[in-house]
Amino acid sequence: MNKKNVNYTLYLVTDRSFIKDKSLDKAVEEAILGGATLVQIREKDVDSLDFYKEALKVKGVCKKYDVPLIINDRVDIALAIDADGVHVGQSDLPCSIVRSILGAEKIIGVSTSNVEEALKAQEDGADYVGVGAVFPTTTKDDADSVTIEELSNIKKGLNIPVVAIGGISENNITKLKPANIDGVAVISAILGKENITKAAENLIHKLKIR
Ligand code: TZP
Ligand code: MG
Repeated sequence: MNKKNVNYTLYLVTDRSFIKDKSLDKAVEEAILGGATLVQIREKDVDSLDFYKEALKVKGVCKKYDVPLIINDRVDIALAIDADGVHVGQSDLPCSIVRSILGAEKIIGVSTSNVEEALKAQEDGADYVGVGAVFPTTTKDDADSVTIEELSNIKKGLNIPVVAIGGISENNITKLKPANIDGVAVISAILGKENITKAAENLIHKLKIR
């Protein structure tokens, strides 16, 4: 993985509560086949051994398709499986500390919800910022909300990639186009669908048409 070439277009973030009888690695594979370009394992309420085992399996799938794999929050898990990077929130380990642990080659993403946080993340050496929630979501109950105008301002003010997150679906994804962002991060609009591949394809299709 060369982090300069990472494609942020359709960033799949995982949440096992959305997939019923399917394994996480199978769900991730289906999303990649539909066009997901980047994957983040974000699992809350799982113990370390479970997280590690799941991450290893998902890494196998991502490697097969040459799709980078990011781990949410858990620097230890990222190191343990030699993931491509870590995504941290505003209450997680500081970006600069994660950088000193992971080194220059790994991808670090930071969740932000305004221009100040985004600029700080960039200064601290983040490779991209996640910005959200751009639409109402029930997937993360404590998500801040961010207007499309603020999203645009973040994009204009930064020179690292900007990825929108939160409540993005095939019904509203085109509303993000004016913000000229680098990608969209999605949980439920992919993993909550019966046909995961088709759901990812539909989102990609909506991003392409004007
Ligand atoms: N951060 C801000 S909103 C959100 C996260 C992790 C949840 C995104 O999930 P969904 O289902 O795509 O709204
Ligand atoms: Mg976090």
